[in-house]
Amino acid sequence: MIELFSANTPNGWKISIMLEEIGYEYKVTKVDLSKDEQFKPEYIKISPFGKIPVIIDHDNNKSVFESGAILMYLADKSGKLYNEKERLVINQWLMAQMGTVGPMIGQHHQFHHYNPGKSEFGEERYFKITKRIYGELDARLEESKYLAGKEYTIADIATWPWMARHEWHDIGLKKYKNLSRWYLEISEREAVIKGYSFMDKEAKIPKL
Ligand SMILES: N[C@@H](CCC(=O)N[C@@H](CS)C(=O)NCC(=O)O)C(=O)O
Repeated sequence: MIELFSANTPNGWKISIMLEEIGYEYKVTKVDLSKDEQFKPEYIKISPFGKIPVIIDHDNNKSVFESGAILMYLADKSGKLYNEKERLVINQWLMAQMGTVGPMIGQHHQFHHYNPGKSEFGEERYFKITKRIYGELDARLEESKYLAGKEYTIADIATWPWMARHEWHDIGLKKYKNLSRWYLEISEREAVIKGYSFMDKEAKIPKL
């Protein structure tokens, strides 16, 4: 059984969606970030940087931190969504999410959504970068059905939750035809609907 330490955020949704996709039984242990539970000494033992998500695989007592590493671990364990032959491409799009899409859009959330008016520089910089990322993902999805090719993979699972916050971005997802097509198609997957609402059963995926 997998125990998922998480919160109701895009990085959290990545793993609940993955667990739903591979059909694993899992137990959620909520980490209340507003109460700094992520910095408790016993949690730091499994998450050295004090972040969610983390999993413990109770079948073998292994713990895994960092959402990209967790996705790779679960994909390897289940033999799903990480096709051996396409790994070089999948790894690139997965790492692009981990290194660019998530961290940059995360900063946009900080300046534009949570703290507007505090830093003109921060707001402008991350608005511009987020807009570029929309365009870059749209260009990729013009030539490719999914981020890493013809198949839905862990690269899509890592990236989709950031687009599910598009209402916070004020960029206008609708204007990006290919990105919208990809976003809506993934939004309809049963596992995505369940994984998105893993902590709030009433939560509905935002439309365009
Ligand atoms: N690179 C990490 C990022 C995880 C991350 O930033 N998690 C946020 C929530 S979305 C967090 O735990 N924040 C708490 C904090 O920074 O104190 C991953 O992908 O797992």
